[in-house]
Amino acid sequence: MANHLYDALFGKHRGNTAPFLILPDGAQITYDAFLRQAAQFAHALGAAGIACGDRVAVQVDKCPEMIALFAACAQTGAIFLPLNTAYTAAEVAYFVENSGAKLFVCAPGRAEELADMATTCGARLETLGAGQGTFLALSDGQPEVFDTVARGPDDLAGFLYTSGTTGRSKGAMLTQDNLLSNARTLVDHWQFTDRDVLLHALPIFHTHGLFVATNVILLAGASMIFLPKLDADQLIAWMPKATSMMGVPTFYTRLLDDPRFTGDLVAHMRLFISGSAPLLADTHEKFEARTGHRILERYGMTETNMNTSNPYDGERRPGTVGFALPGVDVKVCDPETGATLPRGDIGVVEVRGPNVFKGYWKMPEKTAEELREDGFFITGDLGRFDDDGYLIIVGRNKDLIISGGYNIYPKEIELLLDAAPGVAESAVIGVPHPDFGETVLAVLVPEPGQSPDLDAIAADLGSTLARFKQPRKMVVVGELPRNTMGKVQKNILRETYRDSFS
Ligand code: MCA
Ligand code: AMP
Repeated sequence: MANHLYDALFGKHRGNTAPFLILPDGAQITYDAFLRQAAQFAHALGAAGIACGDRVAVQVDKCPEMIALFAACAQTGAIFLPLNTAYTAAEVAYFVENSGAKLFVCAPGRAEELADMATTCGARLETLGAGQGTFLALSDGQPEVFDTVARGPDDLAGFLYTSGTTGRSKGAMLTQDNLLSNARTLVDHWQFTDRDVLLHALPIFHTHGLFVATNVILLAGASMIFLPKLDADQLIAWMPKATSMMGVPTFYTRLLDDPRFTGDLVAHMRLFISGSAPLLADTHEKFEARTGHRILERYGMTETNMNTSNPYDGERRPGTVGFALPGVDVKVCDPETGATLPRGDIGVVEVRGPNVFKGYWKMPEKTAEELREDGFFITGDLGRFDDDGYLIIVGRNKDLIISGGYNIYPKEIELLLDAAPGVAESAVIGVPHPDFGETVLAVLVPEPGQSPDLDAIAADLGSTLARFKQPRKMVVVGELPRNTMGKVQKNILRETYRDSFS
């Protein structure tokens, strides 16, 4: 039966003996072998009681099996919900409960810690890892073909949770066509073919590593060198076998920090792409000076997939995110009125196209606040077009920190800090960081006569919050700067503490 996403990304590769994944030990997984396992996983989903439309939450270390589970969800019509492996049990509980996931698949090493949470949320627990796990055992001996469930372009394929300014995460509902239309555009725009070999060291629980990198490779029938994480030694060792790489800016600064990363090493490379956070013009220029390659920067969001990209053939302009992708409308608007601003003026970036999501799961008011009736999504990013029409992201109209490509919403941390013993109030800000671009700094105001125990507070945060969200520094002040309306002036705090990590 026809399945819009599965047929295009996966189904067409049946019998294809070309390598899909190249593993760190040099072993290869062909497209055909991958699809046979994915079909067994589709049967295992059925055996676990999962039907079309059910949510499958997955917090699994990066491994080929996780992509096979994504394929199995597409083939059965289940909704794939990947989760950051750094999330603590408290964080995961919210996603499983909010999404109503019927199945929660976690890493074998964390089953004991997460079992009670799954039971409380009414989700069945299975485990999965490279070559191991109860879900793998469930798939063992299942048929290697599966009758694909019919699904159309508007049917949901994935939920990705994004944090919110109120501190509550929102489940972005992505359809089959949101994913497929964007992958098609990117393959074409970035000229991926079946001769490409992508160096893949990103996590696969976010848009960048999964829906951009992996879907582009699947659609093109290309191969990926599938590395567990960013490790400069591994990247440098595998670079000669690759044609292209995608990364967040930290990938590029870490490579530049390594003297083994030379122009000779990458002379054969076709393309380097950066996104998820601003790439400093300085990094772009240093990269070109070292290698002769101009990094291609693009701009996207969880809710929209990719919106803009620098050109493949034309000038890749440092400090800009290029032009709207084909089929995507991008405008810069007045934040108050929504009116389109003249070229050059700074305003909120709004986007519309087949890439834009369907709304937030069970949050109609939030959806209405951010998704206009005419289909434009209000990104919350501030931008302007330069004289040649390149989009420049100049800042954010939302209180958001991006650390090493991970989004962190200060409100979530402030709510915890405000409740800490001896703390009257707090403000969490992002400050420049040489490795992560930005990092988290917390400013605390004590209750009168109290002096909060910062080590105890840090330890408490450590058990609730993923490591990447935890403040790298906490400072205690007498009061927070406020404007006449009583609003905390975070810009003043950012200025005061801007050199904390330089
Ligand atoms: C790990 N740590 C971090 C981060 N990552 N702290 C702050 N920010 C981070 N991003 C912490 C760990 O808990 C640990 O803490 C220490 O830093 C080192 O951990 P390690 O595992 O060695 O991590 P790393 O190798 O340093 O990781 C840095 C990284 C990684 C390579 C930048 O975070 C990464 O791969 N980021 C990519 C994120 C991504 O894919 N974003 C796309 C979102 P301790 O030192 O205490 O032990 S999708 C998106 O944004 C949109 C759609 C788009 O446009 O793409
Ligand atoms: P996420 O919610 O994880 O999808 O993150 C999306 C946000 O990342 C966007 O709203 C931007 O603020 C930021 N972002 C992504 N790509 C870029 C880029 N190339 N330059 C600046 N910011 C970016």
